[in-house]
Amino acid sequence: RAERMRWWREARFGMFIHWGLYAVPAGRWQGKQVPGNAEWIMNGASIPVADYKALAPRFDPVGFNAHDIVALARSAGMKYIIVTAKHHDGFAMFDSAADPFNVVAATPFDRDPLRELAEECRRQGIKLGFYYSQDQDYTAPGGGAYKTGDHQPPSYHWDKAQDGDFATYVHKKAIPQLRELLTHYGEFPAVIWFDTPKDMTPDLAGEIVALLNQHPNLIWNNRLGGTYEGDIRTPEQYIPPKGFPGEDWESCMTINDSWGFRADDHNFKSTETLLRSLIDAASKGGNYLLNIGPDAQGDVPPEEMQRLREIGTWMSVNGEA
Ligand code: FUL
Repeated sequence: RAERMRWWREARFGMFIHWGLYAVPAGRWQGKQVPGNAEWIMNGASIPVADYKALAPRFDPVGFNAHDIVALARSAGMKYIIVTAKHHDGFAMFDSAADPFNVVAATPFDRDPLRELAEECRRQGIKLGFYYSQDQDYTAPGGGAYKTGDHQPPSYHWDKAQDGDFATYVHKKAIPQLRELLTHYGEFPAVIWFDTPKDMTPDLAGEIVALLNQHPNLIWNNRLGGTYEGDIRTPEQYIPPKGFPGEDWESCMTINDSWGFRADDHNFKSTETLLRSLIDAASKGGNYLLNIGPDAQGDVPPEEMQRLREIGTWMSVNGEA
């Protein structure tokens, strides 16, 4: 394990990328601001499955440039990138034969951003990992959902199209897509970043672990569920005051408030605040995973770009090469 974790422990600083279909509504639905994280909008506004899927033909992020994003991360001193392969909305940001609701099959964009990022990370010498929402999936029958608003237990679904059995969802979508992610991108992913387990059982999680175990160098986080602890603890939006001595941990944080792009979220932290968090995490033995949320054109918001550039300037004076 120490061998497998070596690069990650030395890395200290990574880039999180929350990017998906939710960048199209950007926090607004039917003329109203929907409070909360932009990537949760389908849940927050109880958007019917068919209406949400109708966003895909409008997603054509031609501004996306993997080379520039990887170069931005590198120049900020980041040693790895974790990108959302599929968030809770169920939309795959990669070419997937397992489910047609994906960026290649369902949009005019017709490119696989994960493939482009993998190629650039290899070329520019940093690691790439994939975030995958293995439990919550608002568009696949049987997918998990957490409660917001008046959704009823136990499923918290809001549309008949979501009806179905969770185990079937895991077998038909989550596991096949994880297999694609684990085998189609060359030396990557270095990390799988799971999230929000709710319905996950030890048995279903065990099936996923059997798949992960076929990739002995793979690192995965503590959010798979079903009693598995994974390799890394993942405090969210804070730095644990004393770290977690003896454990591997990574604080993930946003630059403004939302993970996914929200057009009305201008609450950007200062570069100084971001640097202090990085130093705070590093001094306590943890990693700092700092998020960017590209917009529906695939462009990184200028305020985020500016801060990462300023961190890069600080790094060139104070960091190691
Ligand atoms: C959370 C998710 O629900 C958020 O949308 C985001 O991905 C964050 C990193 O993890 O629990």
